[in-house]
Amino acid sequence: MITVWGRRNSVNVQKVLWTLEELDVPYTRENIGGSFGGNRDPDFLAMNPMGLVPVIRDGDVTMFESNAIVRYLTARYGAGLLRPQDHRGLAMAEQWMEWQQQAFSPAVAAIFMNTVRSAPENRNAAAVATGEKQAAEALRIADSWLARHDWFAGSAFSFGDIVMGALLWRFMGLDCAKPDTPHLLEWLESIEAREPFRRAVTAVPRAKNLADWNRIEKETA
Ligand SMILES: N[C@@H](CCC(=O)N[C@@H](CS)C(=O)NCC(=O)O)C(=O)O
Repeated sequence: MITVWGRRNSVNVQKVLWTLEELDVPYTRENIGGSFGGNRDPDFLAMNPMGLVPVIRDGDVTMFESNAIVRYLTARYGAGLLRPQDHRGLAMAEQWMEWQQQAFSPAVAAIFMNTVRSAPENRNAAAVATGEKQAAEALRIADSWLARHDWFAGSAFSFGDIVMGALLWRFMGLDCAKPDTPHLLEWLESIEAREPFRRAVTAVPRAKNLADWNRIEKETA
């Protein structure tokens, strides 16, 4: 049985849980990180010296880094389901996964950490404005791709949609400027209709502020 270490309100943990739900692979989960702590304990640091979640153990494999975990799980359990078997589909899923981490994720993090995750007096408005600009540029690029393709890998749902879906859903709940991206929103609607996505992602409501965040973290533990 696979073990996942990580709190449910972490978007990086959610990518992993959603992948496992899509693949119907059994797992257990331990609350680590945030108000649960434990991520600086020696046992945890032995699994991930970064002290971050998620971490998984699958038999003789213990690993960290959410996108690498998603790749591993789909390589091991998801051929033909989440992992494209044609070389072009796989190339596109990989490309968009990398892009999610490099181009979109830092923008969302800047906005999120300076809105939901900080008290009003500690917020950095300039960081939010830069994040909004970067997110808009990134999402227009994704929208243009989805104007021509049903999914990030092209013609079928894949791990590329998983890493983007979890983060875009979080971004759409933030109190910030959003670009006009009709194709991306249509794609997100089809993501939201997926039962595994609901179990792993939308089951944890989006928080508007720090108090909300702390309450939801406990309620959805
Ligand atoms: N690049 C890493 C980032 C992991 C990361 O930043 N995890 C955050 C939660 S999203 C964390 O562990 N924060 C500390 C905590 O939860 O206490 C990944 O994708 O797994």
